[in-house]
Formats: sequence, C-alpha cells, structure tokens
Amino acid sequence: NFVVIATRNEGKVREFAKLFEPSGYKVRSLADYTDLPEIVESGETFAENARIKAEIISKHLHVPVLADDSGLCVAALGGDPGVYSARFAGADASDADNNAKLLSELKLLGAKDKPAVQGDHPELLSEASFVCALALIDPVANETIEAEASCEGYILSEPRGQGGFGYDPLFYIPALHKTMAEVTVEEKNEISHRAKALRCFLDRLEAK
Ligand code: ITT
Repeated sequence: NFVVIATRNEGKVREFAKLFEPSGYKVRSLADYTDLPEIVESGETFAENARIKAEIISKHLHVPVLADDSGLCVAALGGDPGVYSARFAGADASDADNNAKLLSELKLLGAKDKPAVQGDHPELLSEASFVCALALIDPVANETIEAEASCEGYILSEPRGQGGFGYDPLFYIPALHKTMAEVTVEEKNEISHRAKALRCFLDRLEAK
C-alpha cells in the first residue's frame, strides 16, 4: 500500500513518510516516476496550487494523488513570501539563498514593524506562520478532499539547527525555545502546519 504525493521536495517526503508510518502506507513521490507532465504553480493561494499539483499528476497516473503546497508568511513583510516561498530569492534559489534573502529584508526594515516581543527579545525579527494546504484528487471517482493548517512562530535573527528544510533554521517556536531545525522529525510532526493539515485531512477522509 502506498500514497502518491505530488512533490519533489525531499523534506516534505521525509515528514509524510513518518506521518503515514503508523498506517502502514509507504510514500511515493515524483522522484519515483519518469516522464511526468510539467507542473506550473500559477495559483494565488496555497489551496489553488495544491489542487493544481494533485490534478496534473492524478490525471496523468490515473490514481489518487495527494499534493502539499506550503510556505512561510511573515507579518512584518505583509505576509510574504507566502506562495512564493520556494522561489523567494529567484527561480532556482536554494534554501540558504531564501533564508539569506528573508534576513536581509527583515534587517532592512530595522526599527519599524517590530513584533510585540521585540522589547525583551531583540533576536525575534517578526511574527510568522507556516501554512500548508493539502489536496487529494481521485481522478476516477472525480473527488477532491482538501485541508489547510498553520503553525505560529517568529523569525529569528540568525539560523539555528541542522534538521528540517527550507526556512526551518529561522523559524523559532517560543514554547520549545527551539527553531524548527533544532527538533527531530517526530517533534516537528507534533506541531507543524503539515502534520496539522494532514490530521484534518484524514478526519475528512474518514468522514466520507
Ligand atoms: P513541491 O512543489 O515539489 O512540493 P516545493 O519546495 O516547490 O516542492 P512549495 O511550492 O509548496 O514546494 O514551496 C514550499 C516552500 O515553503 C519550501 O520550498 C520551503 O521553502 C517553504 N516551506 C514549506 N514548508 C516548510 C517547512 O515545513 N519548513 C520549512 N520551510 C517550509
């Protein structure tokens, strides 16, 4: 038994693999297939982009496909980079490039737009949230199931930790006194946007 996830992001694959482990389902990603159609993430919302990815791949493979569109919304940047999180520093930007761009934008803002905690915690540059939208499309039954969730935190003034992916080294969770890159995959899966969205998604699937 396996679930096809329309992603090329290895960080997402690692987290989903752990989340599906108790159910006995293995995870397949786009890396396990060849000759796939091109995906253009032209949506304006996370939900739209998740549907686009699930639709293209499920139509091609003729099996139900789950897609994850996610990103970081930074309060001091008016919600950016949002749906552009993967391409914040350019089309082929690495995680390191995107993190560097985020810090430079926030440091440029300087004294204005500081979060409420700034007085006691000058190392916290802005409130932020990770958002994850999931869409499962079953092309045979012509059915779609969606879910979305977020995880709240702050952007730290310098990266910390080696785990996770993307913006995790800069995403600080006050309750843990750690960044998302300083926790294990299991710990991240207790609190992350992706894990919350998947739990909501599984509840909806079960209610069908
Ligand atoms: P796929 O479209 O192939 O799934 P992607 O990396 O391009 O891979 P998105 O378009 O959903 O995926 O962009 C998500 C970006 O948001 C991702 O590259 C990270 O930079 C960031 N992101 C999302 N979830 C994250 C998480 O749990 N931790 C850190 N950064 C995350």
